Amino acid sequence: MEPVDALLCAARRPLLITHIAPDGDGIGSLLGLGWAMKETGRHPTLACADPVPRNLAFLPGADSIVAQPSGAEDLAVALDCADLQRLGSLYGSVQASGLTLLNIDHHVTNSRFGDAHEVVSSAASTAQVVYALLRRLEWPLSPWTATCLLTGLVTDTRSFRTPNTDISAMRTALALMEAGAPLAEINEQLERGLSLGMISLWGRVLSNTRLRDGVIWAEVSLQAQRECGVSSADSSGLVSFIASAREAHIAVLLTERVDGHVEVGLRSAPGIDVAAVALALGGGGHRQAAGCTLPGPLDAAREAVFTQLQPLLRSLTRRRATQPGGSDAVQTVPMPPR
Ligand SMILES: [Mn+2]
Repeated sequence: MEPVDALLCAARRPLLITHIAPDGDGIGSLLGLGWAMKETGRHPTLACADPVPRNLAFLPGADSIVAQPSGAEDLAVALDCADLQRLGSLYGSVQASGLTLLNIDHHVTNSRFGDAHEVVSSAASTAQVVYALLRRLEWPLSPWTATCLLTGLVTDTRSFRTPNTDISAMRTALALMEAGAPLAEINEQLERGLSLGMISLWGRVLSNTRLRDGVIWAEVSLQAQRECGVSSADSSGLVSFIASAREAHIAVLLTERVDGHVEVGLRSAPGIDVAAVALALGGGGHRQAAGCTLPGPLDAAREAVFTQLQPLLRSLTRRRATQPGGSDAVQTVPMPPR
């Protein structure tokens, strides 16, 4: 038996944790594994240092997620966390508890922290890694577990649109639907996350979007957030949206936080690796979707990001100069012989 499997099987009261500023994959993986553990007679504590976003409140069990452990746990499991900092304030709790820590993730920048890990960087979502674990352990896959896991997969593939949406991701999606996960309803719920204030904020931010050297970028100031009545801006949808500009190879969204720090979201076209850029700036993520947190103000953060992007931009310019047609896009559409 794999060390990871042995740890999960032996646990009676595990502490399951997902990352700060949680997304659908973090919460979906947390709840999915949580349900399977309950259904095998375990008593997990489901924890996240930040509140569950409103558009994920529909997930079964979302209201059971707490911000602090009970203290009676016998194993800690981090889900969808590339490094220990992503545990936020729960990092301290885990350290103080001395619990064995298990790391279940799919980020290419995962630091392999913890005492055992199940890190599958080829997986499109942590939910997919959890699904494979449940199959391997022969644990139950109830309709509510499947719903939580499919939400994770849908979130991280932007509804099966990202380049890592491979055959394995689709097979997992199919199996989760067969187990009772309602795909259309999940999409509907996820898309209903925007408030009127957020839509106004998007409007303001989008009207100030800029393009330079193939990099499209926008900035979400605290002032704009206040004026639109938005308290915490989940901007993952916004950065993906500006990344859809035909002229852009890389998209950058800078969001000012109340504590003076700046949240940086990075997206890139296929073949361009922004995970390395995020890692160099103290963050992490995936090749085409990554992020980091930098000291403010916005000007300083923007400067730091552009400085870090320079070598990548130079190599893009070179590539364009040497490629007839000048396209950076990887040709993947099969063509019949002419
Ligand atoms: Mn993920």
